[in-house]
Amino acid sequence: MPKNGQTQQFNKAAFQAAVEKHLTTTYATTDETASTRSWYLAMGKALAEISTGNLLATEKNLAEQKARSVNYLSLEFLIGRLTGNNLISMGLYENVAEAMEEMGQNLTDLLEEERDPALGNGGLGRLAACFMDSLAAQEYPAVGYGLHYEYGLFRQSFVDGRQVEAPDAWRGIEGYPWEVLRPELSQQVSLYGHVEGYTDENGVECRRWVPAMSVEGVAWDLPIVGYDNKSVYPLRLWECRSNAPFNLARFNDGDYVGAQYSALEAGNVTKVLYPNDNHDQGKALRLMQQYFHCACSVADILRRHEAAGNTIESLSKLETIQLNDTHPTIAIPELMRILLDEYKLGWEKAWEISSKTFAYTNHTLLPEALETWSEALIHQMLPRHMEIIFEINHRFMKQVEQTWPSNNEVKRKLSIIQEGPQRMVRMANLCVVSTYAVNGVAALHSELVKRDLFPEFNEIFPGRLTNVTNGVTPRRWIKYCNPGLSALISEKVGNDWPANLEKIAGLEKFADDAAFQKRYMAVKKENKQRLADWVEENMGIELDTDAIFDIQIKRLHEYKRQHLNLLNILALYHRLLNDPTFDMHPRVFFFGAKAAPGYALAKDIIFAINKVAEKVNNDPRLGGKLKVVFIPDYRVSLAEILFPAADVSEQISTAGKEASGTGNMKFAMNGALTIGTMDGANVEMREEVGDENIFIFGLLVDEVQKLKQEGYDPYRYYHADSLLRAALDLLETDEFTPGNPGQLAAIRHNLLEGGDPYLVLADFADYVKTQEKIDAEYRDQKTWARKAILNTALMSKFSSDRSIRDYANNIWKLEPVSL
Ligand code: Z57
Repeated sequence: MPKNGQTQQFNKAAFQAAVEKHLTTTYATTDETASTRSWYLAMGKALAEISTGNLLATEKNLAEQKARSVNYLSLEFLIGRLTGNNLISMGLYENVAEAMEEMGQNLTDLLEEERDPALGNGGLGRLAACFMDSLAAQEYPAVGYGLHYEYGLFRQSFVDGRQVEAPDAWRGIEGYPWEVLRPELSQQVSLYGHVEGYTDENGVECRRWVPAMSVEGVAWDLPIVGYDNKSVYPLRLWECRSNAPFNLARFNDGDYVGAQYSALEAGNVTKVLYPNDNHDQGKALRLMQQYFHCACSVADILRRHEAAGNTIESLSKLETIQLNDTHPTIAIPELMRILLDEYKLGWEKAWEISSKTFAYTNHTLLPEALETWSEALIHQMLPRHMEIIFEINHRFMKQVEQTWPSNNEVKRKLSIIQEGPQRMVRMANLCVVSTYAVNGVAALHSELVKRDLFPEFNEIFPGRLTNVTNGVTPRRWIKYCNPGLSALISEKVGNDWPANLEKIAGLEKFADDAAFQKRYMAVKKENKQRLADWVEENMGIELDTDAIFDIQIKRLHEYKRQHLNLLNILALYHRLLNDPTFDMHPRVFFFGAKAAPGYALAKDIIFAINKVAEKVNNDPRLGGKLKVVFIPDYRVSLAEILFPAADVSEQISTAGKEASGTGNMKFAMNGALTIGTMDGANVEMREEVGDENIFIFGLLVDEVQKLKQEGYDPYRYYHADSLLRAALDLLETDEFTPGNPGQLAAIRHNLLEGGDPYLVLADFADYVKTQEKIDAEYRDQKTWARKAILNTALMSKFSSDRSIRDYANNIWKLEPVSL
């Protein structure tokens, strides 16, 4: 197989003819009149023809080989724009640029026409996208299963500093050029109704679900193109068509009433992505989305399995199903239902197959993010599934009784059913009981899963709880988004590093090479200029690229502590104006973050940062030393400009709260130095780069737990630290909201009267001190360059290729199959 080159045969004339054909036949325009958008769409369609051919060839080969596959089930895939990335994976970037140039079109301009498919909220969805890329790059047989939301994550704008949400019609009016409808893969999904017992032809007592209605699931495939190989895997997204197939007979017999209907009244099941990150809202329509996703996906897995000529008994040998968080947990009782009620396998056999098929990834310890569903809701929407969940729990409780006889406390703790005024189903407990592997997403997080979240589960299922540290794809997050750095890396270590990131360690020996340092920093400067140009053009703010570019981009959440960053900015503002001896290197603080629409404090923090930015950016007394830029509508395509332009990466969550983080890895690869707590994957990044090349501050997990136990008093810090006091008190004034004092006071109130649940005040002093250290070290550009180069060089562990190999070797037992 040709490596590092064009992996697809490319016939320029044929390609141009295909673009022409789509221009005229698909989009009804001509090469004389077509808009840039139509050109982009026609080019996309012509490319999708190539990838669809390879997708079908890959499917056929894997079925013939009876290859073991992983099925990655996720409610979110935050894939970002596909065209540029797929061109790189296909090795066609240059060819297509030339072909389009000959047709009078500039490829860079065409690529800018693509909207981000924002089919995810943040880290969890983006991880799923990196994982699909790494599965394909390494040819581990895989299918990604998700939902074809009509509207992705809302678009964000600011009106007088406040977040305003608008719907995200990511497919436009024309549809997305890369998606291909698979009409032959449609599924019917049942809902509501009741369960009845009956005696079958052999005299065996059986149960069956008599649903009240059904909806149709339609499959759309997006191609996941393997980097530098021919394999293309499907990301299969289910769209719900719920208008037609109401079962009128059931509708009329009164089986199906008011409350049942209400979830669907909200519109089609797959109308919109729920915009919460790390928070469970417990809405009936969301449960319906989850079940719809699982029912379609499990049915499709069984269809593929049987179409390849395999028996149901061999399911767990040939297929494994990875649950991305608890969101697709209902797939477990769904598979059990099919094995029990349709295949009539009997409980023991069905359980053996099912529990050897599923594995589960935990992405959070935050209590508010751990999903529970009311028994009543599940019973109403999915009555047979509720029965099966009870049976799973009943058998598990017997096992608990054997391990801890007559111990009601441990039973109450481990039970899948949480007793109370209304009984709730704990989805995480259901997962741990019903899967063969449970993993956390960074070493620290996985230890805390064992120690704090599931200690007894770790005893009763020894070896089941494990770790796979997250990673990110070096194709999108270095090669595609940072061409300057990529050229430099290739020059020093050869050009096969995007598929073999271990190779970038070869940069280490150039860390002290003055000429290399200069070129490395020149690339950084160009990337900072690219970002500064974007900010100037889109926000009208002028920036100096000699300033330190300090960036915090991630969902807005108290535990991520954007308000700690804000307090330091307020402290700098205060000192610049009040302390004549104080000096600082010019710095631009960038933020990018969406707040869940119902998360009031998160929205208050956005408002406060915007108001502070407005004042600070226009205050001549600051001498241009301090700038604050809140990038609106942060998304993957803006991340691609932001990561390469960073000098400083903000990873400042309260220790123990950020399961891993993945932006931290993208920054470091692109040569930003991290200021971070001992949380999530920061801990492992420090191990890789060494303590001198990362700025660690703040309380450790055990110190956080101890402080909380002893009774944490935020006022103690407020009274003891005059700089902190000055910063907090600024929030009470009208300094940033002239004529309207108190508009920013909610944050101060939360931190003082509200008890400061994430220990912002406790970590403030160390954070400020560490920022001062960064300020001092940046002034020595040689030392800074050395550290930045070492960050790039020592990040190979955090390639998602390594993560996927860990899953394949330690959990899935999966082998690559090349096409
Ligand atoms: C989400 O983005 C994450 C966890 C969740 O439970 C939900 Br819901 C959404 C994130 C974690 O917060 C990050 O720390 C982690 O890096 C990411 O998932 C991928 O594992």
